[in-house]
Amino acid sequence: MADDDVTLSGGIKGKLVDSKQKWAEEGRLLTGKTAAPSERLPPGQRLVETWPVLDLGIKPEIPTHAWRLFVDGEVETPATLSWDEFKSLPKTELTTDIHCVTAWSRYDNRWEGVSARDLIALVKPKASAQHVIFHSYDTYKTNVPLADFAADDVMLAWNWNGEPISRKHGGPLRMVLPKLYFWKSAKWIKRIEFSVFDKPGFWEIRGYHNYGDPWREQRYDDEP
Ligand SMILES: Nc1nc2c(c(=O)[nH]1)N[C@H]1C(S)=C(S)[C@@H](COP(=O)(O)O)O[C@H]1N2
Ligand SMILES: [Mo]
Repeated sequence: MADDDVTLSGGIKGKLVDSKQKWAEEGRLLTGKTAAPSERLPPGQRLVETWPVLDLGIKPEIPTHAWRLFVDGEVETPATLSWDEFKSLPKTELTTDIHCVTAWSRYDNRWEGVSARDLIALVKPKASAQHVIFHSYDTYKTNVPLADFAADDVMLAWNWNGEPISRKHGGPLRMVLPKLYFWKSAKWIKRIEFSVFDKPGFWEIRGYHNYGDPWREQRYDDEP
């Protein structure tokens, strides 16, 4: 394995992080409304046709020969998968919407990859596992309850609308978790850790909601 071949260019955009943290403190964009999940557009969101890019400023370049996915923690059979091994898992295709906490939503994104359920079947989480922590090549982290990771619309995707997911959108592999705000969908995924304990990630420790349900407008932490 050649971890040396992974390059991290750029650095954390401190100003962007500061301003997003300020949004959380001020409760920016909050409408105070909730909506039934049957309503396609969550409260306070507007539809876009383009696909905006959001990241911390570090865009990893991960050639597939150097790429590894580590799946570990509270599981019966931890796995380290090479790109070829990952691509030989059962394939899933799914079309989902995206809802970003910065208030844009994008409908009908067609993903191709491996379903979270197939990955779960591979590593067999122990009964004690309650949380899933995602670790990315750019040092980003985020967390979700295992029950949400195990939903039938969650994927680890390498294709978007028929094309390989571009580097800026998290290629070669990213998470797609359609029912929560898009910050929960880790780009450049490197490690999936099953855990007894919850471990709030990059935005969750900076004022963003620990769960992030768009239909309940859980943009920010309730505690001031
Ligand atoms: N590794 C990593 N994943 C990440 C991020 C990031 O900075 N690094 N940003 C998150 C945020 S805040 C959003 S809104 C989406 C943006 O994905 P996109 O750039 O493909 O639209 O990725 C999420 N996943
Ligand atoms: Mo975001």
